[in-house]
This record gives sequence, structure tokens and C-alpha cells, in this order.
Amino acid sequence: MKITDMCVTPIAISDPPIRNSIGIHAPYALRTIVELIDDHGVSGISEVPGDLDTTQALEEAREYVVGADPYHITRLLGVLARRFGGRGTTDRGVNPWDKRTYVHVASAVEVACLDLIGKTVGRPICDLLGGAVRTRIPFASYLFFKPEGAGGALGFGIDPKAVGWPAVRQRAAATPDDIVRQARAMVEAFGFQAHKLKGGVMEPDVEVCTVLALREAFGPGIPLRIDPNGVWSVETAIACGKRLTGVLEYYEDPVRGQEDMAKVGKVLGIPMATNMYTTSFEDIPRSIELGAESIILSDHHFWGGLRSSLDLAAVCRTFGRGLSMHSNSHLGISLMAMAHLAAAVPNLDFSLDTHYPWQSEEVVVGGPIEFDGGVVRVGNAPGLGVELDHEALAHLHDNYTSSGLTIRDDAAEMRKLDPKWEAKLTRW
Ligand code: GKR
Ligand code: MG
Repeated sequence: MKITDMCVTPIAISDPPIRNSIGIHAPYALRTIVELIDDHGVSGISEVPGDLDTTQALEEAREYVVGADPYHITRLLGVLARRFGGRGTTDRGVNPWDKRTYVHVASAVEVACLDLIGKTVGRPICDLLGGAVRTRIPFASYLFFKPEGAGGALGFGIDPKAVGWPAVRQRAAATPDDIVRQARAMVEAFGFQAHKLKGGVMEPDVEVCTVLALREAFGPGIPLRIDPNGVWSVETAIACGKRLTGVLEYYEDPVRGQEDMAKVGKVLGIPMATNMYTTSFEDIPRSIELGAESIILSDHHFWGGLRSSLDLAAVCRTFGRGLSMHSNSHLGISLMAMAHLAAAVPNLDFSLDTHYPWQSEEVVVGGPIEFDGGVVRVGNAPGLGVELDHEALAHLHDNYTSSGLTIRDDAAEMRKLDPKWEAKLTRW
């Protein structure tokens, strides 16, 4: 079995203007879709965050991938590590999202190989990862402060005909009540049984009051999380954390760096979680030494694929870390890769993050994937269980070309709204 072709397609998907600590989402979020085709005409697909450097590296990776046997993933990733390991962005950086080149290349190639193998042997990817220990994968709502706007071609404009969640998605959210309304609309549409608030946007007091309003609205049986993406000082994080003790399921990245996370966690004694500071195997020794967090949000896109995410799960079991899952704006290929991984990981202790409800387009045949009671089902369909819709891919690639965007820069987008706005490492 040999890979005979590799198609790398950058796409731009409509994304509403949702806020975070470093700015605001552009009207389009960038993703890159990889399709591998083998000598029997079977294809395997994957999706990673779109970034010029990653996309170019993937183009260059074609030379090593075409001709390779998709079963020989370890060897192939070794070749790619030697070629791309030191290239482009190698550092996690300070942004809420991860742009490291090699890990994304590895993830894109590995997931597409696994999809190809699954489709060849007629088994779902979770079976290639050891088999499903669960088939119902719970996700959490992801709540965002935002100005009015639907994103995409509408930008800050809205579609007056929208109803239900698509109508709420485009409305402004600036107060605790607005966020409760957003959460209710998501529950109505998707059935989520846990909520995550993206913090680091409004005054900390407003964000604490928002979490308390969510508690009031949904009751103590519904887990809540807040994620200020590191822009609170240790003092602010402790003061806010005291008000949220007993309310939060976990406290995600309130401060910056493993040291400060450890400090806050020790004072509060509540579970601290990260997708910003313990983000690679090299970070594990220091994390253990400091007790930097008690939960790691895995993400196969930046942990280098599904198999190394299983390695991370083993590390978490060994060192008593809980495991949750992180997300960025994404489509159904990533959603299903996350779901298959979650199906196969024995120690996945929390409902997973997902931006999926914020997206209005799809690149897989049959359109958006369904959530039932906040759950995505992993079935027996081969590979990821989804097929690429080539027409949709072409349309979303046109969006990419006409959007003029090649990298994610939320601070630059924010300055289009407010030219004096500055991104700060610690804001409050
Ligand atoms: O999409 O604005 C966003 C999020 O803030 C994202 O960039 C983060 O990577 O969801 C993420 C997180 O949990 O930190
Ligand atoms: Mg986070």
C-alpha cells in the first residue's frame, strides 16, 4: 500500500467576531485540509489550524509523504520531524492558540494516514487506537463575549432572517445575562451539559459574576469552567478564584506560566487546567516538579497527532493528571478526530471543548455533525466516519483566497475596531 497523492487545501470558514484576551476573531477562521490518496484510489483526510507556515510545510512534506506506506506512520513522522522539527514557529508563544509547525504537520499527516487505513480495512479510527471505551462523547458549550456580528461575508452585520441558535450566535454578548442567554440557546440547540466561558475579556468582576449567573441559571449539577487565557495577575486570579471555589469544575489558565499556575493552585486548592503552559512532552518534567496544573487539555493538533495524544493520556495516568480536550474554530473533520481520540482514551475525565457551534459551514458530506444531548456518537463507519465534500472544499478555498488572510492575528483584528487597543500579557 502506497500513498500516491497528497492534496493540501487552505480554507477560510465564516467565524463570528468572538472575543478573547488577545483580541477578536477575524470574519474567517483558517483551516488546512489534507487529503492523501493511495494506489487503490482510497483517500484519507485531516484538518489542522490554518497558518501560512504550516500550509507551506505541508506542501513541502508531499515529497516525503507520497510514496510512503500509510501503515509506517512512526517512520514517516520521524522523517518529517528531521525535516520540519526546527522550522518556522517552534515555540508555543504567548497567544491563546498554538502555531508550532512540526506538531501540526505531524498531526495532519498522521490523522490522514489513520483515516486511509481505517477506510481500507473498514474499521473506525478508534479501533486503530485500541478500540472504543466509550462511544458517546460529551462536549461542553463554549461561551464568548462578543459584539454583534455573524462573521463571514456579513462581518459585524447580521442575518435578520436567522432563528434559534444562528440568531443568538450573531447577537452581542457583553453582560452575564447575555452569556446566560447564549448558553441557553446552545443547550436548546445542542443539549450541552457543561459550560465553558472564555474569559480575559471583560473586567474580572464581570466575568466572575457571569460564572455565578451561569451557576444560578443551570444549578450545581452542570459543570462550569472559565478560561482567561493567562491575562490575570496572580492576585486577581486568587481573588476571583476564591469567589468561584465550589462553583468551578476547573480553573483554566487564569495566569501566565507553569510557576504562577502552581502558585494559584496551591493557594486555592481547586483544580487548575491548562492548554497554554504544559503543551508538549518537554514541559512535563517541570509541570510535575511544580505541580503546575491538575488537568491538561490535550489537543491532537498540537500534541502531534492521535497516537501521541494517547501517550499524553498515559503520562496523565502516571502522574495523576486529569485529561480534558482543547479546541479552536474547526469543522467536522477535526470534530470527528477529537471524538475518535476521546472514544479510545480510557482516562478522559471531562466533556470536551468545541467551537463547532460557532461555525456555519461544513466541508464533510452531509453537512454539520449532530449533537444529541451534548454528545457526538462514534459509530462503526470506517476511518473518521466522514467524507470530504469536494464542492464545499472548493468553495471554502475560494473564501481563503478572497479573504486575504494567511495567519491568525486576533490583536490586529481588534485594532481594526479600536486602533488604540493593545494586547497585554497581563491585563488585570
Ligand atoms: O478561539 O478565541 C479562541 C480561544 O481563545 C482559542 O484561541 C484558545 O486556544 O480555546 C482556546 C483555549 O482554550 O485557550
Ligand atoms: Mg484554554
